[in-house]
Amino acid sequence: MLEQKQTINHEIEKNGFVIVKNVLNGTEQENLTKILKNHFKYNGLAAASGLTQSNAAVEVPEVNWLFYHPKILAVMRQLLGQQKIMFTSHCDLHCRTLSAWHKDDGMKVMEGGYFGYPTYDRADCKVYKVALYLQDHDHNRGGLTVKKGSHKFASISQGEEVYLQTKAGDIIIFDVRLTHTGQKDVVPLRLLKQPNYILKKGLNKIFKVSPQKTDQRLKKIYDTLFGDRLSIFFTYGLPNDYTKNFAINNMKRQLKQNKNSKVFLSVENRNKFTENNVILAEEYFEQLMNTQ
Ligand SMILES: O=C(O)CCC(=O)C(=O)O
Ligand SMILES: [Fe+2]
Repeated sequence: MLEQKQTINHEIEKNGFVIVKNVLNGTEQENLTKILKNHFKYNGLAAASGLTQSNAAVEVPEVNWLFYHPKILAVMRQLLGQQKIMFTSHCDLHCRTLSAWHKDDGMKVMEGGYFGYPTYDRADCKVYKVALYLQDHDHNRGGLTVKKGSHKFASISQGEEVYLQTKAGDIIIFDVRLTHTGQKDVVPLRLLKQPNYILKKGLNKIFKVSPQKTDQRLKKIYDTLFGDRLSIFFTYGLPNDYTKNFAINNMKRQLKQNKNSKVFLSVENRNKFTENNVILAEEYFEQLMNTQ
């Protein structure tokens, strides 16, 4: 057991990610699926060919129980190497979105990124994100693909590409500096990549429609056949300046995206974190009060 624990710590430090299997049970997954489907019926921002909800820890209180799920907190404490961990108030929900290679350290969002400066050589910078997909992604390419060890490099072209086969209920935990992407292709089936391309070219020619329109149509057919692709991302870190800066600047991004200034967690949510001995980055959010 101890050996297993040490292995995942070594893995995340070396590769920048770990997969933890069977974290959520069927009831928990169904609950989250229902919440996200309901939420995206009337809410969410159109983004990346789907819908996104930023700042979900504040905006969608129904998902809050997930942040103090005992198994998630235990694995996070194990990976961060101490009991004292900090919740950053980052949480994004996604529905049917596509993605491209990027890092979540905000280098493309603001000068110096969320940390304020590049941290690729800093081993004490430990800000870890949970990725949770609410459907199986072991048979398609709709899950997360990462570049192994890329949390140590600024360039997004560096690192061996690895597709992470996950089942609903598994979680991936990754260093926010890791280069990664979600579903890149409208039809995320590797075997169909070549036929897909030929089919799309043919359709464009016959119907004289733009490649974009064909993509939209193909995506709609795929999503209808295989169901909405739903995912949840949220972030913890060591209680230090790296995590505080990440949290403050990432919250700026979330508020900008939502065009509002809802900065703080509900009292109920805050109390639950306190009961679970989780430190909150929002203690340092005073300066964000007048954002927007
Ligand atoms: O679409 C995905 O699966 C990845 C999303 C992602 O990387 C993000 O929210 O930062
Ligand atoms: Fe990301």
